[in-house]
Amino acid sequence: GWCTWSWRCGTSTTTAAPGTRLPLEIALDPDVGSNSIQSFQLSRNSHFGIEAQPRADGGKSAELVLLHELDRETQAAYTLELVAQDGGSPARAGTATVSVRVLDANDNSPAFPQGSLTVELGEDAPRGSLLLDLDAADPDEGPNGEIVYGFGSQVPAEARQLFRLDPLSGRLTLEGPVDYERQRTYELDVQAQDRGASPLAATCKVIVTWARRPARPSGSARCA
Ligand SMILES: [Ca+2]
Ligand SMILES: [Ca+2]
Ligand SMILES: [Ca+2]
Ligand SMILES: [Ca+2]
Repeated sequence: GWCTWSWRCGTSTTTAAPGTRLPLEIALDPDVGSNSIQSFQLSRNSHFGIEAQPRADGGKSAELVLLHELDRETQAAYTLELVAQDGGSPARAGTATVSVRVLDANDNSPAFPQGSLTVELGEDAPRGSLLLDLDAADPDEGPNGEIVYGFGSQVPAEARQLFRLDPLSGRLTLEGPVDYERQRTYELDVQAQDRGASPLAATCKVIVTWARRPARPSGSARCA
């Protein structure tokens, strides 16, 4: 007689190259001889094909074949319908729901909204003044999308004492006493780096300048 069966199976993969094969572990109802399965058909979808592989017991097992590169940031899960048909006469068919979860790969760098920023400070700006609250974005998942801020290697020690950059919040504050008569402008390369196993980074140039105070009245006493 003709009957149908159904089962569920799942697989997961990172962002993988086309041609990658994902064997499906299919658990059949024990009442149905799995060794009789001869062909598979997969519901129409954008990324996967199906291929039957011969097995020692004379049946066939199924492998998903990736046709196009996956992108977790575009689509993180797929639900497909698989139809299996046996070699009997009349043929019996069964359906399976196949769930594919796309695991994250660290394929996005953090990004700053702007490539450079300028901050102007008054000469009387107190210690602890907030200059900027940087916010870089990284669409990856988990550590691949977690951002740590820091100064670039070119930033001189003097500037590192004058400014503090909080590694987690990206808040840039004024820390040191400023000798703005000596230097009125600082250029700081600020980095945002993710916590991926192979970290990716982006840089933003921050320019800090001190606004000039209005000229003092002439005639004020001046010590030699
Ligand atoms: Ca991606
Ligand atoms: Ca990332
Ligand atoms: Ca990703
Ligand atoms: Ca921030």
